[in-house]
Amino acid sequence: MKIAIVCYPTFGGSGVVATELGIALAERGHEVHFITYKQPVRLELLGNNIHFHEVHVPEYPLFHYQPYELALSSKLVDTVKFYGIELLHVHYAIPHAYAGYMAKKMLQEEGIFIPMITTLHGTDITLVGKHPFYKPAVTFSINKSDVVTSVSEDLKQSTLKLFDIEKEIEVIPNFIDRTKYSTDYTDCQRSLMANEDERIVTHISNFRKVKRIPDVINIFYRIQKEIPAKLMMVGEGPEKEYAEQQCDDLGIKDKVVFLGNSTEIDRILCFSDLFLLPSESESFGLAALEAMINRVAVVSSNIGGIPELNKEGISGYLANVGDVDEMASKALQILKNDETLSRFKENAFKVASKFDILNILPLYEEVYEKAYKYRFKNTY
Ligand code: GMT
Repeated sequence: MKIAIVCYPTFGGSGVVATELGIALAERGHEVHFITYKQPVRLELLGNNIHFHEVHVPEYPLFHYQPYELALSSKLVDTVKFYGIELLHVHYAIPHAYAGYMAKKMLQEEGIFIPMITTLHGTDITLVGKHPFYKPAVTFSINKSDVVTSVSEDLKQSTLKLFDIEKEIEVIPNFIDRTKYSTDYTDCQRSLMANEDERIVTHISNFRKVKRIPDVINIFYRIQKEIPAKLMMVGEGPEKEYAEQQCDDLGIKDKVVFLGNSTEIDRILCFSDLFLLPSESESFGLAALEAMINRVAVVSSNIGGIPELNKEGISGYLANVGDVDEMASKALQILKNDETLSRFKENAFKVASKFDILNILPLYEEVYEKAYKYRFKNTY
């Protein structure tokens, strides 16, 4: 099938999922066209059946805001016509589903019917999408999609609660490609980061408020008081500077390494023992899944879709948002003893393996087939 994927090209989870999905689809023989404003960060190889089309928005002084949706829908129309694209898969409702619908309508005028799948990722619903400024447009674009998927059951329920949705929402959880994480990879270079006797605790995110970065530091502060430990902080975002200051204030600056954005997440996770995800909102928690497939135990909040991934007492522990004492005590329970830590690490890997791409990709292919049947349905 010829599939156009629209996504954000940045380090955020939705872009990562869209990119990995596109790569896997191309490996299965589909022709995949990424359409976005920059080459997605995880899209290293463009091949015969992976293409990238950049959306340009020329600056014009009259516009206070440059019209990205307009440029995107025009690019979609052109690409669909030029390459004979059969299906649109848009990741993140804002503004992708809206631009996708406009492209659909324009193409329809020319007798081309193209089905659109919209995948909801989280913040497009729970944070940004529900804002009254966007809500009517988001509701409209979801209802006008041919198939709607969400990355967790919790996100589906939130969407149904927050919006007036007429469409069925199918849950297709995020996934991981196990083959990319070799089980006998031993060159972790752990010694570069920590002493032999130190545990390595890791956090990866976009350092936005929703990730509760001060909680990460406070949990680690409690951990390092009890056992030798280092904290790896991976990512960039608005809360980073404050976090650096907090580490300084707490006197733990020398135990915390800020690594910035990284394309070598698996190398960092390879030497990590515990992953912290104390978010106040999280539709799925892809970073935790990446940690788990690398045999890293997880201590997280129990919000959103996280409990669908992190299993209490098996792959890690969960606590109420903001309960840093409980999270630190659970982390210590895992980290204090070698045998306990090994058990949690192994279980984390087992739980994560259920989200292997081999199990999830067919679910997307099924919805593609379903959506494709709508292509001649002139109902919108
Ligand atoms: O977590 C973020 O702030 C980034 C955001 C995104 O849109 O890229 O992540 C969302 O989508 C990911 C992929 O489906 C999910 O794993 C994250 O849980 C979700 N983030 C939130 O719901 C806050």
